[in-house]
Amino acid sequence: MTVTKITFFDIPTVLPVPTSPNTWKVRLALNYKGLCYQTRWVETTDIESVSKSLGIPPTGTSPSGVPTYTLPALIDNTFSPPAILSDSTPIIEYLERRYPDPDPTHVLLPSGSRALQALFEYHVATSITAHLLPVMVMHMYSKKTPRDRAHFRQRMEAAFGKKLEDIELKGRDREEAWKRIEGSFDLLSKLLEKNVHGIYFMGENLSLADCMLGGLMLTLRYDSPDEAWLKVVSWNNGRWARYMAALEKWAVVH
Ligand SMILES: N[C@@H](CCC(=O)N[C@@H](CS)C(=O)NCC(=O)O)C(=O)O
Repeated sequence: MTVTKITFFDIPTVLPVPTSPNTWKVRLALNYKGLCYQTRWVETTDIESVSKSLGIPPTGTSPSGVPTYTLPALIDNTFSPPAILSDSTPIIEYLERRYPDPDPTHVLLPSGSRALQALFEYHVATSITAHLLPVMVMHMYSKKTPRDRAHFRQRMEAAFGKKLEDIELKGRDREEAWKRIEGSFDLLSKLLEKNVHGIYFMGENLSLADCMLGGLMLTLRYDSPDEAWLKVVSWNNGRWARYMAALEKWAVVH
């Protein structure tokens, strides 16, 4: 394990593990790279104030032009001045730059693959992540800390103009939404079959794409073990259970 002074900012839940896809994406990368880091847990309610107090940059702007703050974030005090970063992909790019693996096959962003990795991320975000809220909202809510539950309910109800419980699809609409999500996993599975060797998107070596999809899968597994995860592992002849098993050694919380 490489000794560093890295603080990684993640969101706590009522479980012993986090459930945020973007923080899992970076955690998988940190663990894969064998970096030593400590986690600072920040409830969603406090992300903005903690980020501002530490000089962590915003990751977006609200429609009214106000800067918005998200996790993951990372502060690396190994060097002077410290690196202070937010946004999952730039954090992973930084880690790759600062801590290249001596083994040239252990590269999360192989040279020349950034556009394809970005295209993959865009595809998963628009074909899977964007469709999850109406089937996951109550699962997500139930795993949040009590403070974050209140914050989540208030923001979601303001955004959708209805009660949290009514954002969630039920009955036939719910099954149809799951079918669409299954279709997106089917496509990924078909594409993975094109690789002759290896279980990952770039074959035998983990890449950013796997950190992203792996992070999303960990969210499904921990937020919704008895619905989402049961479905995912039943799809594509168990491909996703095998895929997750391959990532398991890096899916740990330090
Ligand atoms: N582009 C950012 C997005 C990060 C993001 O959306 N993080 C969520 C948790 S997975 C968050 O911090 N949400 C805080 C909030 O909704 O206030 C990244 O890739 O890191």
